[in-house]
Amino acid sequence: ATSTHDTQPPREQFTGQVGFILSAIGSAIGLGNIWRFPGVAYENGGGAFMVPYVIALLTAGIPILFLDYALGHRFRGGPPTALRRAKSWLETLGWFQVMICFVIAIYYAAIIAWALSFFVYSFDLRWGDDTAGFFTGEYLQLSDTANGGPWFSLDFVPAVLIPLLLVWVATIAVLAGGIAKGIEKANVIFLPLLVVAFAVLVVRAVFLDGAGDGLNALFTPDWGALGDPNVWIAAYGQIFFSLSVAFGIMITYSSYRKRKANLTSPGLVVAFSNSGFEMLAGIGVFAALGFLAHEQGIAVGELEGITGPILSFVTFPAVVSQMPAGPLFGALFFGALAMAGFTSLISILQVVSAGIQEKFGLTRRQAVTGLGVVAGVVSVVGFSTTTGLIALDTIDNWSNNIGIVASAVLMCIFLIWVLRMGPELRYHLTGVSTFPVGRWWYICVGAIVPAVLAYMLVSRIVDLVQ
Ligand code: ILE
Repeated sequence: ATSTHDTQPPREQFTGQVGFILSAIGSAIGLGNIWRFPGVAYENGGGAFMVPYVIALLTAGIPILFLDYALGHRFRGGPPTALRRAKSWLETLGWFQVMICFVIAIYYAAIIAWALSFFVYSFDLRWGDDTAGFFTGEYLQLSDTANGGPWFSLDFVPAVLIPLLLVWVATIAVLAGGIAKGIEKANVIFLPLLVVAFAVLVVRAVFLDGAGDGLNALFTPDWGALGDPNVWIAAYGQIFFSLSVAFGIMITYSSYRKRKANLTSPGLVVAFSNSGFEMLAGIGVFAALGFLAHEQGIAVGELEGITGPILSFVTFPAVVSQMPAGPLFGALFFGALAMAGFTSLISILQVVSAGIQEKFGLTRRQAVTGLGVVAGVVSVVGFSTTTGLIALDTIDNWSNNIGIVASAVLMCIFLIWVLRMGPELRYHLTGVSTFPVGRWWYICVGAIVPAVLAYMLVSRIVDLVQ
């Protein structure tokens, strides 16, 4: 029996291949590309990082992307439904993926909200000269609380709360619109805007004084790094997060494709576009850092805050303040960050929404509204107090380095080894696609991924527990 559909209303669909590809790229390109990748590459061998990065893309990123596509398209459901249809007890793994998405969504929304605020602040360079003090002190009110100040400040409310509510309302509105009229439309509008804004940004950045020093800092290879297992771990982690694979997003999106839909070629388009954008982001960010170092008369390596939230919200504002036409540059950067994050948040939340909708037989609007309100309240409460901000790193670490990797390992072990579904899934992929999936796919999802990732997972946990 190859037919697995239940007697339910027809499943929603993307209008076609282009809409799907744009949405999948919109999901992949997110905060992970702009604020995560450049710092990760810099810290893990610079130019030499490209070697494990490309290997991780080819041996794990693309093969698991295909696995996600096969599951979603063959079993036509979000992760709990699709995995349950593969084997009833696998539903739990589907809910685990839903949970990861929920956790990511909570803090992801907050970061997009910060980007919106800083988009507005760009116009009058509101952050002044002390960008670090502005971000943690004036904007987030962190120092106050640390010094025994109130845990909830009313000054904090309009600055962070309003953009945060805006993000949630916009996300709920898009999801309530459905797959074709909501998600696909949003991506068709925002993805091209994002690409244009970012291209302008990168071109401008590479012509800044000192840009070359920044690029040298990013790309000068430290070949010794290749002997360090942590560098390889970082590469696999970056690929999964960035490509939106192994935690349900691509299972969900591919479940909305038409029955006869090419899967493999779009997968390659998505994977290479995502990595291409990531490279551009690395170039743009480091060119700008080179400029900042040049202005301060120091080496790029001596700059503080080259990664994570600090890079985007402390170091970047400093760049913006010092450069000619800074406000425009700042608005482009924070606008791009918000747009990239928004099209990803939509996909993260659709996983949760689809899970609830399918489990409880709700309508799309019921599921989306209920979820949006709950997630919005959690995120507002969490990020209107400093507790949320302090917890951010820990949550991020557990969801991204432990949760996603565990999910990838378990999917491969259960589906390929325990249930021996490799041939069936490969047959499905090949049957609908323009180019067939060869034996290499088994080698990756059956051997390389479980082996490398199981190792990665154990070493992460050991690291964290120590
Ligand atoms: N892939 C996106 C990113 O790189 C999201 C990850 C969906 C959670 O930011």
